[in-house]
Amino acid sequence: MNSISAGKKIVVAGLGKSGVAASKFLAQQGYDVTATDIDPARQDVAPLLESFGIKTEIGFHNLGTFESADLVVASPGIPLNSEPFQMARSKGIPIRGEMDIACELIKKPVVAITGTNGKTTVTTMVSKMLESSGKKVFTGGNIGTPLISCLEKDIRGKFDVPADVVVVEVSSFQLDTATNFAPDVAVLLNITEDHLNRYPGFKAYEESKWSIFKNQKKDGYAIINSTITDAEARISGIESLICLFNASANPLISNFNSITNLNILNDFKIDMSASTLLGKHNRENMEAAIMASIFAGGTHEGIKKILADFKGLPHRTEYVETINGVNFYDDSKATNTDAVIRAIEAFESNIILIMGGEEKSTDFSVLKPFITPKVKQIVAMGQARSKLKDALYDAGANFNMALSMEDAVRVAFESASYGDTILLSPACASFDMYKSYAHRGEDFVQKVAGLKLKYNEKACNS
Ligand code: UMA
Repeated sequence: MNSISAGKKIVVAGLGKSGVAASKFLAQQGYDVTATDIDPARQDVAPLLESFGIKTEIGFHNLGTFESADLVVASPGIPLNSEPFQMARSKGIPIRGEMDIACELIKKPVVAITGTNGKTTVTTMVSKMLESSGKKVFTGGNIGTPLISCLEKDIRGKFDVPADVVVVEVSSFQLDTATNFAPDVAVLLNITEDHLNRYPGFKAYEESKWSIFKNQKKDGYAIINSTITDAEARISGIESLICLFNASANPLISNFNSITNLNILNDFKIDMSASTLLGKHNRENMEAAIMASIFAGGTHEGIKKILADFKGLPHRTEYVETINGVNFYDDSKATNTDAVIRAIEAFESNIILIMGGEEKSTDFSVLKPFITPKVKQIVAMGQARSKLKDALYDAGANFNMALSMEDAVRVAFESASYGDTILLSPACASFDMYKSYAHRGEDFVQKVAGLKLKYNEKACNS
C-alpha cells in the first residue's frame, strides 16, 4: 500500500469516527494495528475493534506502543504536540492522518475544499451540482464521514471507490497530517482567525490552510479566493493551474479569473441571481462551488439547478421563528469571529446577539467595529462569557450575562422590540455545554419553541 507498505505495526491514536474507520480499514489490509484512546469511555468501541483482530489500549496512551510502531495514524482532534506524537517524531516514525492514507488509494478524481468558513456549504453544493450533472459522488472528510470508508476492494482485490468522483471537506487539522495528499481540484475559500489554541500563531494556521496545494500535480486545479491576505505572493509558489474568484467584482454573474487562461471557464458564465442565499460570503461560496464542479465534470444545467434549489445548511444563519415581531435566527455553526461578522453583515440593524461557549484563544475585540452600528445588545453565556465581557463591554451595545440557553433566550427576548433580530452566533465552540454546534443549535430552537408556547399562553390569558 504505497507509502505505508513499509510499515507493519500501526498505532491508531484516537477512537472517534476517524480512528475507528482507519483501524478497521488497516486491520482488514492485514496490518498489525493497535488502537488507542485516552478516554476510558471509548471502551465502547473495543469489542468491535477486537472483532477485527485489533489490539486496544483504552484509557491511556502507552508511549512504548508508539515507540515501537512503524506508522502512527493520528485523529484530527489530537494536538500534534501531544506527548506520544512528540515521542514518535523524535524517533523518526511517520505520523499521518486517515484522510491522507485514503486519498493515496483513491483512483477517482478528488475535489478537496478547505477554508475557515463555508467549507461544509461548498462541499455540499459541489456534491449536489455533480450529482445533478449525472455523476455518482462520494462525499466525506471533515463533513462527517471518514474518507477512508469510501474504499472498497473490487473483485481483482484492488481498491476502488464505487463513485465517479470524491468530494472531501478538509480541515486544517487534517492538512497537518497530510504528507502525500494531492487532490485533483483544491479549493481555498478564506482564512481568518480560528483554532489558535492548536497553533503557535495565525501564521502557522495560514500555512496549514495553504498546504492543500502543496502536492498537487501540474494539471490539477487550485481555486483560490483572491481577496485572501497575501494571496498574490502565495500563488507564485503553486504549481497547479490557478483559478481565482472574487465575489465583490460582480454580485450576480460568476466572475472567474484564470491566470492560466483556461478556456473551459469562458463557456461557463453562470447567472447566480436564481440563488436565495444571502450575503457576500455566499456569493463566494457559489463561485467556488461552480468552478470546482466545472473542473470535476459538472454540466451547465446541473450546476444551475442546484444554484436555484440549494437553500443553505442547518445552523448557518437559519431562520427559526418569529414571536411578537421578533425574528430568531440560529447561527450556531459560527464558532469563530469571522463567521459572526458574516452573520451580522447579513442583517440591516437591531440585532440582539447571543454569544459564548468554549473559547479557542480568540481575540473577540475584532468584532467591535461590526457591533457598533448594528448590534443593540449582547447576551453572553458559557465558559467564554467573562472573556467576552472584558473584550466587548464597551463595543457600543448593552451587555448581559446568561447562565443557560433558556436564560439567554429569555433575556434576549425581554429586551427586544418589534422588528428586532435575535441571532445565536456564538464565536465559540460548543463543547463546554454541548456535544456539538448542531446540538447547541437544536437546544436554541427548542428554547425558542418553549418561549413561544409561554408567550402564546400569556397572550391567551390576558
Ligand atoms: N483523544 C485521544 N488522545 C488525545 C486527545 C483525544 O485519544 O490526546 C481521543 C478522544 O478521547 C476521542 C478521539 O480522540 O475519543 C476524538 O478524535 P477526533 O476529535 O479526531 O474526532 P473524530 O470523531 O475522529 O472526528 C474527526 C473530526 N474531528 C475533529 O477534527 C476535531 C471530525 O470533524 C470529522 O467529521 C471526522 O473526523 C471524520 O472525518 C469535526 C470537527 O469538529 C466535525 N472538525 C473541526 C471543525 O470543523 O472546526 C476541525
